[in-house]
Amino acid sequence: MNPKDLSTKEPITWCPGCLNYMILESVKRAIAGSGLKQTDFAITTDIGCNSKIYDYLNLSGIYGLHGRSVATGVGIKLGNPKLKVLSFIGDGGNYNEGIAHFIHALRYNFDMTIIVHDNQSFSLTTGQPTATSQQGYVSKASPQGEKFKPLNPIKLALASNATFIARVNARDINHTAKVLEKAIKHKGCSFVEVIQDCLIFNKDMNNKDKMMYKIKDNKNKQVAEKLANEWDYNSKKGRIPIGVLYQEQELRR
Ligand SMILES: Cc1ncc(C[n+]2csc(CCOP(=O)(O)OP(=O)(O)O)c2C)c(N)n1
Repeated sequence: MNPKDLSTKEPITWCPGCLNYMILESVKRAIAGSGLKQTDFAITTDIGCNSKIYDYLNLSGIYGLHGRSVATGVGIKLGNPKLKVLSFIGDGGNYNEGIAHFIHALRYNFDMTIIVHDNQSFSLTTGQPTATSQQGYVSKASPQGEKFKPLNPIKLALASNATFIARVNARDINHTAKVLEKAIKHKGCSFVEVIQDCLIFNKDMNNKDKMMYKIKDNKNKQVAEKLANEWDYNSKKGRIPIGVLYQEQELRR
């Protein structure tokens, strides 16, 4: 399969320069590199800027409800276990509205891939703070600045006994494609947290590239816990490890 086979004729309505274009390209390369056929895949999407990817990928699937992309993916997997399910979702959908589905998909280790476009903002609805937004984030919904500390999704995934946890930089298309390919090939639930700028909202958290560094694939849980603690999502301090932060070797389920 060529990545171009995955394109559609739908006009793309993301903002010019949106990092979602790069995520789309990485996803196409990963799917093409997986060795599987187009008909082996099913995709699910949420509601949000991220989920418009449904229209731009020539794959079957369900464009679902906000916070429910993972739950819809689990349903597809249960209905037809032969399918390779990819569930796309934003940080708002996954870590606010749909957080229970995320935790249990990881805990039950359904054989599917969860791809979170984390721009630390509810962007489609004009930038309200999500569970991963930093304290002090000023928006129309938080005019005095967000009060609460952000959730660390990597720590949450570790606590949920996830068997594959990765973090990538949306701007690094090649690296993201390689990590996504590993996630697709993982037997069990793979979670890929994509760090993504939003060019319109929560601009204070953009351009974290200099904080990021690539790691070798890690299979040690204690090391993963240390890696997870290196950045708290709350400021532009610390280092942000990217790559496969944890993969369990033992096959479960
Ligand atoms: C249950 C429910 N809650 C809220 C909304 C309104 N809503 C639609 S899109 C959206 C923002 C999506 O943000 P996110 O999931 O982070 O994705 P992004 O747009 O940033 O890619 C919200 C709040 C909804 N449609 N359904």
